[in-house]
Amino acid sequence: MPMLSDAFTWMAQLTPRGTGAIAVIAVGGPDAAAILSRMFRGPWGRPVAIGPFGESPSDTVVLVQSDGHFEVQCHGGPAVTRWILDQLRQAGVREISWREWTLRQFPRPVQAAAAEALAEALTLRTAAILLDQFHGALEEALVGIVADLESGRLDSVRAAVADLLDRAEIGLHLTKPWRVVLTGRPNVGKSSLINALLGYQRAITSPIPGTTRDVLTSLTAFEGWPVELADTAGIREATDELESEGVRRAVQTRSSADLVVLVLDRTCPEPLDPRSEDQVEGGSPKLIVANKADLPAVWHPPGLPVSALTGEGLPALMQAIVARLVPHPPPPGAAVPFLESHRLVLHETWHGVNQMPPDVGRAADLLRSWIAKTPG
Ligand SMILES: Nc1nc2c(ncn2[C@@H]2O[C@H](COP(=O)(O)OP(=O)(O)OP(=O)(O)O)[C@@H](O)[C@H]2O)c(=O)[nH]1
Ligand SMILES: [Mg+2]
Repeated sequence: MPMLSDAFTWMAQLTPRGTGAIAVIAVGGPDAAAILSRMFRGPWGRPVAIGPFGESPSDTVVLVQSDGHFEVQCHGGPAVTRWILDQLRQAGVREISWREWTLRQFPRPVQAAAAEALAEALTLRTAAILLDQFHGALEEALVGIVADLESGRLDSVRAAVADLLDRAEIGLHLTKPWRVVLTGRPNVGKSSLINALLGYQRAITSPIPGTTRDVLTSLTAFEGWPVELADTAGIREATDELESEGVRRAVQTRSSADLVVLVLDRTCPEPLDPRSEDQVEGGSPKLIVANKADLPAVWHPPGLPVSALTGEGLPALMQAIVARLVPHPPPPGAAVPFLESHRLVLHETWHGVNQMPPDVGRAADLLRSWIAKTPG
């Protein structure tokens, strides 16, 4: 594996802090072999060896030797891990964070950033997309754009940058869920719908209007896309101070949503409060659902018919949510910018090739230096 040249002997705990079945500590640098051969009392020189460590008669660890570094794999309890780290520290090994380790391990910055983001991937689907970037999809696309800039093929630069910018929104949500907020008047079934979508009783429901006060959030995934669902207080002229705080929070939450699901009740006609409608219209994109489809309708509200009680219409609702959040899922292997800094540099490139006259040299320099530098 490629490694940056090591100026000092280092160690990094690769597994999370806290209790786990096994902990892994990577050790590398100029004196790593000498120090470990003193401390590890097992068959030295094998790719994988088992033996005691340090002065302890019984603390058996696994030592894995690879090209550039070693891995000490030990019991995952914090005390054992701390003890081994202390032993190595006393021998002069300097501790670095796993982030720094990632940067050393993968000298190509886009790859290192993808490795770091992979640790925060929320679903298998988003991890697969990040893995494509780790294997070079984004970097190849950027190198291709630089080549097109250098040979003056500005139309293909524009097409490639536009494609990447289209996917940048998805890229940011590979490690951060989309926020979907349920809103509507009291008692329409928002909390029941959240529970039905989640598959468990997250929120209290009741026939009494004004049940939900606080904003309740829960993480889930639709078709492999991570989604944070938020249940909010029903919107109406509040009857008390507590409720009016709930309504205020509801309005605030939906104004920052990636998608607002406006829930209507088929058994209770609502001349929609034009004020709350406007607020939804003016803010985030909106999807309308008509709940309580299991009961006879007394009016015909717009929107997808669903029943939180029977589950009718829920698969269609999930599909509709996904279609709004991810209208064009990236094909396997596609380049996807996954950091805010990726988006910014692509915007600058876009601006550079579209300004009059185009500033091709600057756009190419910007991309080139950015491919080489560590993105933040
Ligand atoms: N028949 C039927 N009843 C439902 C359905 N969804 C919700 N209800 C009932 O409607 C009432 C209100 O449901 P909630 O989920 O608490 O409604 P809410 O919109 O969260 O209400 P607030 O928190 O007060 O704003 C409860 O008695 C639910 O059992 C449905 O699809 N069909
Ligand atoms: Mg509720």
